[in-house]
Amino acid sequence: MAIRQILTAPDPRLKQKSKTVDAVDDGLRRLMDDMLDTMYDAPGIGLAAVQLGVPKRVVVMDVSREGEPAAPQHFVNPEILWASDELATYEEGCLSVPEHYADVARPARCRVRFLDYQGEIRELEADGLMATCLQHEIDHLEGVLFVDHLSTVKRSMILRKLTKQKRLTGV
Ligand code: GNR
Ligand code: NI
Repeated sequence: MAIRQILTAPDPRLKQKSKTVDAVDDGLRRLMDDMLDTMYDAPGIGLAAVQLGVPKRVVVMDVSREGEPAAPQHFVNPEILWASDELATYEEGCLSVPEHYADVARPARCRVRFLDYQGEIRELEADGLMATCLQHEIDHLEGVLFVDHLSTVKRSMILRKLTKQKRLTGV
């Protein structure tokens, strides 16, 4: 169990397309454990492996509410099987786009197929924050950030501020 460093935009490693995982083994489970440690420490409600610089199709998530028991979830090779025509708008943030938030409209519900922590195939239908978060994470696997859903003007402004911030802090 370890907390790892989260990459922040603009970083070319966040734009790479993550590779399909061919086996859920102890090494992959160690990566997922580290991802959850890092996500809870941040804190965030989801994390894709590529945010730690590991371009594998692996996502962890916990959308339980404060005061509820922790509910960590693992998604290996997640695929969207179906998405609703109806959209829902959430104010999104991203651990790789620190301190910037913006409304993004996405399908309100989606059905996903994935492998779980044990490598068992599963399907799940999500709505609400879970549906938004799953789509946000699956975007990461394609090298897409929530700012890519914004207008060019808004995206450029956020990326310019992040670049400036990096120059100041030297990270
Ligand atoms: O912690 C996070 N919160 C969040 C809020 C609204 C929509 C998506 C998210 S995901 C984000 C963590 C993150 O960057 N995952 O990739
Ligand atoms: Ni993110």
